[in-house]
Amino acid sequence: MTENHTTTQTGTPVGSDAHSLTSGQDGATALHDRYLVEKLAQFNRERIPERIVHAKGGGAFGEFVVTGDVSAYTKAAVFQPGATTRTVQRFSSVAGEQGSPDTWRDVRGFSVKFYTTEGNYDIVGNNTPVFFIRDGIKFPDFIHSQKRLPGSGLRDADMQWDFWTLSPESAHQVTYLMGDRGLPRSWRTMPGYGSHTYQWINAAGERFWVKYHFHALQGNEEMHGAEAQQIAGEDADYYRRDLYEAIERGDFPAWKVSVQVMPYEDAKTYRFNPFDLTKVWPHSDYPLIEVGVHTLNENPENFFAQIEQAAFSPANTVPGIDISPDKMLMARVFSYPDAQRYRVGTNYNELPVNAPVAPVHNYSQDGAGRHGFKAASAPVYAPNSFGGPVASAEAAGEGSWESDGALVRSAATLHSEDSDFGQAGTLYREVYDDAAKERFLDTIAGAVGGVTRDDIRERAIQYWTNVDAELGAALRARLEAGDLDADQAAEYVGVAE
Ligand code: HDE
Repeated sequence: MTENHTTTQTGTPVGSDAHSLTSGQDGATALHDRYLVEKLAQFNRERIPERIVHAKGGGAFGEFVVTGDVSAYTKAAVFQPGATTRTVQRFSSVAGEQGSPDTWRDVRGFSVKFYTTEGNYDIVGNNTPVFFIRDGIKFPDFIHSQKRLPGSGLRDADMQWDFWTLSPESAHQVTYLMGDRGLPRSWRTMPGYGSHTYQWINAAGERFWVKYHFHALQGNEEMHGAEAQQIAGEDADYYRRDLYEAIERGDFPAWKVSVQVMPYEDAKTYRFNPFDLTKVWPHSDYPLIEVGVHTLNENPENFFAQIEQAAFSPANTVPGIDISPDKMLMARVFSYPDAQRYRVGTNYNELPVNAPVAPVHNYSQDGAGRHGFKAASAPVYAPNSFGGPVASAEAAGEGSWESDGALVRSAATLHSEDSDFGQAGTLYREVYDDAAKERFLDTIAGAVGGVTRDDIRERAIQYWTNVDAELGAALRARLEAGDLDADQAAEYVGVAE
């Protein structure tokens, strides 16, 4: 018998890798061939539900090194001068399923888990600093509109533009999506953002509002419609391959991490709501402050165990960092752990990729797949008289904010410059150069050109007119002339024409 003979899952040697047990060479297969039964049953259970959004992705392990000094703003150990922290990062596309081509136009996910000495800290952001909606209650509707029709199973420009034009707060993010940001050259050449406003708390208990920025030290690089479409057909895993191969050859991608910091009191009177996820904070008001450098330097050994099962969540905060009154963020801190309990299993945080380096002390126990346990003498309830863990507000270092009023369902308090279209117009007019504006018009003309209902198409023209009057007029002219590029029309809806 060889040293590494095949065994069952319970370690007993197996008689054959190739032949089932049958009654005679041509007879019926014996049900008691438990290796055959085990092998087929195990195979049937290899897949777990894909992420409902951000299903297609890839990732790697890395290291975060603090290079700045932000100790005046947060006491979090991970951001103190001199700290180095191991990380895992996952990149993704939002709308496509697991096998979908990486180069379909989309927003890209940018998730980083820091295995800090005070527990795991996750920044679960995107390659854009804003989002399509500002209240989490709209998220399932938004995602339904971008995914597939229930009957045909096809993606559909009518429902995409119907939702967007009926949700004008989407304009800023759609301006990013339909611009060059919607088609990065690779995950290595795109920025990342925490997007939401988060709260930092320093050692003196003072609070600040912050936004995270990750700038690729490789520089930003994009690709354009026709090339992206071609690559989508030739190599659906273009980004995943690019990242893996770069790390294999020692070409480690890195991002400079900075924050914008808003004094706590400014939030009340700032000219727009600083917790509105459809807005950026101008750098002229809140300049970037250096925090550190994040480098990816180690490929996963096993994609499923370490990337597919990786569970990122904005609910994973550490002392000195907390959430803010952003309604999207408050919905997310419920949604992610819920998705992970369903998708990966109740005890997902025990898996090596998700387990913290910080010790875990609490009174949770049991559940499917549990393998960790405490000493038999450890108490199983709190409060107790047997020396079990005791919660401590001081250790938690949580943030807070003031609020009052009756329970309501309404928009957040209005600030003087809250508007759905203002920052979208600024992005189009002041950030996009002439060539980028031209490409943008091509893309939206192609995408809106795919809309079949006249009323939705008219609303889409109005939507872009609200962003910029000249843009709206140019779009109308292009649509009336029927001068549309089929590649551009196809790239977001996700079909090759
Ligand atoms: Fe997510 N999102 N999201 N999202 N999201 C998920 O989590 C959700 C939002 C983002 O690499 C899911 O484990 C709600 C904004 C990334 O594993 C799910 C709302 C931003 C990833 C979920 C949002 C993101 C996800 C899918 C509205 C950027 C991939 C399965 C309130 C700032 C993480 C899962 C990874 C994944 C819910 C909005 C980024 C369903 C309810 C805004 C990068 O829980």
